[in-house]
Amino acid sequence: MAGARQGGCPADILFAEGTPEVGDTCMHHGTTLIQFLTQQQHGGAAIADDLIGLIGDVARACKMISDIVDHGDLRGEALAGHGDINVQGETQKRLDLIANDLMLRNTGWTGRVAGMASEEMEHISPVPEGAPLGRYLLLFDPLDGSSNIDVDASIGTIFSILPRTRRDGAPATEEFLQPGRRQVCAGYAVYGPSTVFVFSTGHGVHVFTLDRNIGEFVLTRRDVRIPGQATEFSINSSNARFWEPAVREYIDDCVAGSDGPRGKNFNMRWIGAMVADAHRVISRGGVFMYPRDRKDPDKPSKLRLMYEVNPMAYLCEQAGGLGTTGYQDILEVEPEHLHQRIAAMFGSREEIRTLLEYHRRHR
Ligand code: P6P
Repeated sequence: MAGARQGGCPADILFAEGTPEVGDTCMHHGTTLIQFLTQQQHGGAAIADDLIGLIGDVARACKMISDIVDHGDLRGEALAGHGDINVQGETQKRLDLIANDLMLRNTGWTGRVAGMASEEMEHISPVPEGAPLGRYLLLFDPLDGSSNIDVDASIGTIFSILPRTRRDGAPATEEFLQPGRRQVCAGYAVYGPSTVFVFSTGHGVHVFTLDRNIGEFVLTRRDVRIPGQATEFSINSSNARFWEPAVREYIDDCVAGSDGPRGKNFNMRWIGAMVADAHRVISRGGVFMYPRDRKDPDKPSKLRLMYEVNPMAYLCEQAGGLGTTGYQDILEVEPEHLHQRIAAMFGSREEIRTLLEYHRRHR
């Protein structure tokens, strides 16, 4: 990639070495998503054409969702308006359903997927009648953090792509129940002050920002690495009385700061949308935690394994971080059912290792 040029475009948005510039005016709109993936493929990364296409399909759906989110109530549709109760037992917002529909409509017909699963759908969704069966299974949380919609706080879409394990016929639910280690791609979009699209196909984690003027996701950070040390933790502290002792002691020690056992001060952040908290952790380090708790004996964990926690654990590992349940590497968990919930702690490698020490001491 060309270094910064006198008066030219910053190096990180040049298409490639030697791209002609018109005078000193930068005429580049940067490296688009499909261009980046194609360049990776040409550079030797094993990324199949149909996987590149599928990532583009998901990105297109995210652009459509971003456009709706960006207009909020201006569209006259109360996006936060309530719908039914979904399979999670949570009240669906209109935007949950709109986002789910956009993900299905942008991917099912392509011949790149064989089936889809979503937080908003109790059962797996087959591809539309007449559409060819593709080589991938697509799982997603179409709109994570929807309680943030009516207060204009960040929300996002999370997706996971698994390979088929059978070569013919429509997939059954069991075919989706693969451990996170088997993902061939995972990523998310955050609809925040800007819209970012972050993904990995096993060749590093890369961040794209939506340029609304050209309707494209443009490369803004490549090969993101999560700092090994952390000074931020992200947890809903109102659940403290329900936590397991290891988590309780770990957070107490972080809060004790430089006078306490950790010997350093920590900051706390909690956006209420895991996708946004995860983006902060991936962008600048820290740990995100939604541990098991005793708040609801029927629901010891909150976050969903297949389409929330597995994608984030995959991205964290690709960026040099770690993801754990407190007792097991998240990506090794053998799923038992589609909407399985799991304890989730992920982020800076050294801090996760410290957190695991607390769990070992309390085991
Ligand atoms: P709480 C959003 O509903 C979500 O699934 C995650 O995105 C978020 O981190 C968590 O729940 C927030 O949960 O208990 O703080 O409302």
